[in-house]
Amino acid sequence: MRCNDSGFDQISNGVSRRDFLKVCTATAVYMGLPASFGPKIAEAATAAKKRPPVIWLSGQECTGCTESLVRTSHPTLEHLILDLIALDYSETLNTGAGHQAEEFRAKSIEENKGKFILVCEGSIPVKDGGVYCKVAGVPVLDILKETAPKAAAVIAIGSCATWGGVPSSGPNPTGATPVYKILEGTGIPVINIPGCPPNGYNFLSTVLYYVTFKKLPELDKKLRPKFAYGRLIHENCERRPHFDAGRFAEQFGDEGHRKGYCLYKLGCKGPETFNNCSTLRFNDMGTWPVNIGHPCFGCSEEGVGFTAPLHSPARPLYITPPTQFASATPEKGKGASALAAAAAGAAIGVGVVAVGTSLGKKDKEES
Ligand code: FSX
Ligand code: SF4
Ligand code: F3S
Repeated sequence: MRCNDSGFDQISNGVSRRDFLKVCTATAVYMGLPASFGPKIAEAATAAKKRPPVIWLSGQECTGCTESLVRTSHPTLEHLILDLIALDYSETLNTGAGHQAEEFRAKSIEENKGKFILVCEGSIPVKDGGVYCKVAGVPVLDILKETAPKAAAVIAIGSCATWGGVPSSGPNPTGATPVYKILEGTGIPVINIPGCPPNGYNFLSTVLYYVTFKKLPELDKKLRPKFAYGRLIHENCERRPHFDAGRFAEQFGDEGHRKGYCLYKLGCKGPETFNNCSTLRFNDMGTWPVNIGHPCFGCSEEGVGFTAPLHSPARPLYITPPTQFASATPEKGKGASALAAAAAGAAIGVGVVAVGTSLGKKDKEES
């Protein structure tokens, strides 16, 4: 689809107006907005005379964030990304190269001062003046410091950019640092979309929200959009009934594993990872690590992914009632039994390391 500046009715690349509306409506619902906001998002995304310019910087990363965004087979996501925004600079996707690309970046930044979105993929090495990651001979640390103050907002995409990710793993020889820390105290708005890589829809929805409402969505204390990172993976996992019933795979390929039992004992970090993988899932097949038989290793969670050993047991942050319970706020007199049932899975063969003292308390702290 090419919305270009000519409007929303135009259909190309196989995306109809109806399909686009569907995507926007789904996005609205997914962000916790009424479905009636779908047309508003679609209109805002296409009515603007100029698509919001985006400068996409790359630091220490594997390019997985970009790859996952553009290679998704979900119809049109890559077209939406490329058509809703004006991607003026991206080392991976630039058609130009060398000094031409660098000149274009400088030109776009000057022309769109205060209006462009700066997307940062990858961590920023700060050791030895940032010499461990340079673009066009300039440390990406300096490029970020120079570019961010001119942006309307900064979106850090991926675990590397949001909390350090792979490059920051011990002993962190390059001083890999997350973007928000570099910009701390500057007042520049930063939003974090962690994951290695993150789900493209979490990025898309954030951009659409910004384009529609001209502000960032509600964030938690780690600067993550609450609509995507507000709940633990464990809370909505399809294997959760097995956890609650104390049915676990003990080894890869054993009977429990083949039967789809809970992967906690294989090191699943769903009980300490805030993300929406278990509900949003990835690609057209709706796969995500746990439903293809691998434990979540907490790729999006600081202090878990690339830090905790892959197959060590998770440290459940708090016990939540299983999803089949009607409400997280039990009716009078039923609270104790709800908690007891929720704890059953933990008690049968699982040692709970840290448990919130009451439902909702930890929720409050995390947000
Ligand atoms: Fe790779 Fe992105 Fe991981 Fe990092 O994703 S998928 S290493 S989060 O910065 O490119
Ligand atoms: Fe799902 Fe992992 Fe929780 Fe088991 S421990 S219910 S596999 S998130
Ligand atoms: Fe990452 Fe776990 Fe989701 S490994 S992709 S946070 S299921």
